[in-house]
Amino acid sequence: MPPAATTPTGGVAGVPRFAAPPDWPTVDDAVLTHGAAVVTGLVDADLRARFNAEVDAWIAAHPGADGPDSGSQLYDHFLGTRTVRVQGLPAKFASGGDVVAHPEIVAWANRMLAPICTSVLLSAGEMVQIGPGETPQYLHRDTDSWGPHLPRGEQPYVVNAMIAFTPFTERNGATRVALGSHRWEDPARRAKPSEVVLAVMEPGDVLFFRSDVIHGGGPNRTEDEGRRGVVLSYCAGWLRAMENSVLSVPPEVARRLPERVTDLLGYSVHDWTVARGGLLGVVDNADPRRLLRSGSSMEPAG
Ligand SMILES: O=C(O)CCC(=O)C(=O)O
Ligand SMILES: [Fe+2]
Repeated sequence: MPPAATTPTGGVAGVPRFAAPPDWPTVDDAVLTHGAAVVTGLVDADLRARFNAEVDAWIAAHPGADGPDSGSQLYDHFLGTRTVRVQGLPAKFASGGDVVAHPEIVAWANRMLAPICTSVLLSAGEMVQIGPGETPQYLHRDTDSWGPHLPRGEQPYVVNAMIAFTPFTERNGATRVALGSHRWEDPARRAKPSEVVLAVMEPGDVLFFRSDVIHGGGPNRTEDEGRRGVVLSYCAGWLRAMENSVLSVPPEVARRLPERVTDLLGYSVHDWTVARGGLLGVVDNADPRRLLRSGSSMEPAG
């Protein structure tokens, strides 16, 4: 592993960094050990340009999309009042599916979670654009979504990748990470400022991290510079995903998308028959891929 860099804010060892194409086993090791790693130059300019154009057009056509409306004041505060978030990406525009199913990112998630499942699901795929004046996001673990009973230990159950679509800087809200915090004995322990490092990135760089590591979006202290990223979260295929993707990407839309995308959305089974277990996610005890691809209605007959 290359020597860890220092952050712009101090002498703390920073997020381990690797240039694409990286030696993936070393990246995997770094994420498991430290909680996070950056791979620079991974997502190509063509996909980024397509995504930026399509998400811009989508936001422009949906004026209400620029503020949180979760139904919970506390959760809205967490989401950020000056932050634009867009989920359900594969249903909204073509590049959304290509981003959530980015081959190297999905392969990484599968390797990370392989010891505990036979396939992974997209838990969430969200564009996060932190706007000027936004305050720092509460530092958190994404695994908090599953409450206190998700086991904690060496093996992650959920993993994340944050793709930078603009520069991520100290001033515009680069993601902050408390390296090693997935190993802290007391799950309620807060990170001290000296334990937090910044994931400074250029467009196309990707921050890979375990969802049980403490992290959060930074404050945006610029006048006019949005910080745009897409955070992808993948969970073991038997765990309930955060986004309800079979509703946000309904069958009539999913049918037109490639299987590598729809499998991640839940139009697939988690198959543990190989270990004398069962199938999860079935429709009439069968693989939903069959029904989705048959072209027949998923409505009950009669
Ligand atoms: O925007 C970021 O840098 C992190 C966002 C995040 O962690 C979240 O919304 O859960
Ligand atoms: Fe998060």
